[in-house]
Amino acid sequence: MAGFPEDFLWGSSTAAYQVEGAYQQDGKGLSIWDVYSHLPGTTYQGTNGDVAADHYNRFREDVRLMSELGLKSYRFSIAWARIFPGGVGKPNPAGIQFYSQLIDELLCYDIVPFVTLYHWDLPQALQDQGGWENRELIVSAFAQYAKTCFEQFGDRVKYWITLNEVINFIMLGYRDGLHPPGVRDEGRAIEVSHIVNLAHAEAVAEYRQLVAQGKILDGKIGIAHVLLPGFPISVTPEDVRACEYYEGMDFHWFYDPVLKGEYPPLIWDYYQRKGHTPTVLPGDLDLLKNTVNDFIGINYYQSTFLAYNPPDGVGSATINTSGQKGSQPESGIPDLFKKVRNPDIEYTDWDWAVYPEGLYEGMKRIRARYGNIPLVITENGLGSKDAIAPTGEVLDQSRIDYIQKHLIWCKKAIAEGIPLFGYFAWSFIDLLSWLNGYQKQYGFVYVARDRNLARHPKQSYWWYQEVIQTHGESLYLSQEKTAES
Ligand code: BGP
Repeated sequence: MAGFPEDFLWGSSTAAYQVEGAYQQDGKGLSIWDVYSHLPGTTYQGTNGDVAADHYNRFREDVRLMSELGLKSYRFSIAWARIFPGGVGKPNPAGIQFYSQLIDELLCYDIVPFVTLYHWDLPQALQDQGGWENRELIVSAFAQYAKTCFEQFGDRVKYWITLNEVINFIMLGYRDGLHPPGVRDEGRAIEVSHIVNLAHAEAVAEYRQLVAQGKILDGKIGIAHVLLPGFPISVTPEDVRACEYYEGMDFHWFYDPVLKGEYPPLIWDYYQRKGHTPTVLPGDLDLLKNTVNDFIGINYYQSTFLAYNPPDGVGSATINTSGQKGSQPESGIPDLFKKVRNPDIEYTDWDWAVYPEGLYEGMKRIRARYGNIPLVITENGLGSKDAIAPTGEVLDQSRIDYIQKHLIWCKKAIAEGIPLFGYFAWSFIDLLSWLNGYQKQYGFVYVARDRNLARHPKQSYWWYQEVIQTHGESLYLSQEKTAES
């Protein structure tokens, strides 16, 4: 089997709100998450990112740990409200300085900065004017913010992601009412999905222009989408049809406009029957069609298994935020599909189906539908309550097993010609889980919240170090060891 490409980006990710803390430091404006997480009953036990891992103040120590781990690349996001406290207007020099210093520090250790512009922390000042629902305001505000970041950092940054997981910030924020702004209205969610696509397109256009003018490095720009492939739980036509609807809604509705400049007819018709199609103005689809993405970032954690859901079947449900395995009720859309448990699959304590071949299968589906566009895994990892040994060592063998299996399927995809150029484990360091607080850990580095946020590499840190050093060869050795034992 062909190995990982020579220049493969072995990486790890974080996001500003989840890791930085310092939420009011050095002139930063409030984001929607700063405000929302302070409202009673919105997050797990009232946890928030006020302090998080205090990466803002400790980034030099964190970058040193990245370098010891051997990371080739680090994916982080910029907090819009650090650059523009009011969302638009005059940039905040301290915000620009922070990211500039972080980028310089990474480059000093030969770590490639991989930058996300928007990981859900909209400036509250923009939300107060309608946020993502105010097309006239938000499309140009995002393009302006993106342009400022390109101008300030584009002399050193070669990889850009406009938006992280469009489906989640829209559907959780506007349909399910679980993320800010806490709206429950499918029609509004679908309207926003189109506006967000336009914002992505305008930001890419700004980037292309600056590159053409020779003002910044000629790098790569794309978007990071969740990949949640669906699999029918049986081969009955009803379940297969249920899966088609699910994929249309949760996959094609978000990928098609960005990669084909159109919306999938099956789902367009469905939303039309409900009176929920978005307002598409003349020129919008041309703009989307003419936007070239250099790559697609994939955030993959799990797959979904589907069955037909009768008209009086289950609707939307609460999500497991306790880490009590089995507490996630079935959910779905009556008369279309429901998400069901596959008894042959292992589940995490948060009821996420561990299905590494789903990542491989999903990448093949992307290729089949959109052609051979370069791919990068921008997130993949295991959330768990890590055990601490009496020696103080953080034991996270289950994370090692999880990442190992997924990397092996990545290698298989590469061998079959999928242009996968990097893998970013979520997350580099323990950080805030949006609705699960600090109990759900993902990091290679443990943060002792009871001891002044001291950092400690976990088992998985040393394991990933070896994977990187051996360019993926150690994956198979450890697998053999596991198979033998
Ligand atoms: C993705 C987000 C990340 C991260 C991850 C884990 O959807 O892009 O920011 O949070 O999921 O999710 P959670 O923290 O809910 O377990």
